[in-house]
Amino acid sequence: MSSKDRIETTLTKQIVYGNISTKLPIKLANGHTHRWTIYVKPYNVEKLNNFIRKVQFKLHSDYENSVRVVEQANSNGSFEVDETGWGEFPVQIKISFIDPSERQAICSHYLALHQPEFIENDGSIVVVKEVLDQLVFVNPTKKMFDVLNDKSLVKPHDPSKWRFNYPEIIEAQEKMLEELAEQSEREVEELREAIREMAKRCEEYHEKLRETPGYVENNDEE
Ligand code: SLL
Repeated sequence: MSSKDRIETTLTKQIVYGNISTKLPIKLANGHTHRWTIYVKPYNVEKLNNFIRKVQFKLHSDYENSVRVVEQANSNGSFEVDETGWGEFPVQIKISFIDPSERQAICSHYLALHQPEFIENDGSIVVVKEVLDQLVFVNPTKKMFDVLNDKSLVKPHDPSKWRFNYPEIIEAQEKMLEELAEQSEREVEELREAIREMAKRCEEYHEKLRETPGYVENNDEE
């Protein structure tokens, strides 16, 4: 594909990926203790299949057919793999787009079976570990641009359907970053002030030295 077929812009899509896990009532004969689901889902209300062709989850090699390819999002809108197991391991998630000339996106998720725990309304415990991330399309192909840019395909994020209040989390993170930036600025200013003070003191000592009888000014570079 020539560069002419690409649109010079950067577009993003917010996605959430991660896993949930629950403890099995009894240990299975194969030693499995947990049921888990790993998923990629949209953050806003939209159909990921509009621009995603397939999602590949690379599980631990213990698993039969450890490379699982999911081509269709389920009725909840997620691409997911359900399994049982006994251990935690990193899962590579590779996302392919409807235009094969668009570079695949790769993320990594460390499957969690034990933490962090959440208590459901019925009192049962579920482990949920997920992140909000964004897919970044730099100079997307025309085909990708058209679908990524089509606002009619997207409805805004609906917090009522989510376990985590992402807008609140984002706001808290932004506030924290702002505070960190302010703190760094204060620290830099304090350091500048300390340097100015040291330079002044050096100059004062130097003055005194010059007044010392027998003092010879050393103008060597070092
Ligand atoms: C650990 N390093 O020691 C990890 C390995 C492997 C998890 C975790 C069983 C899969 C199967 C399973 O859960 N393997 O029986 O097919 O914790």
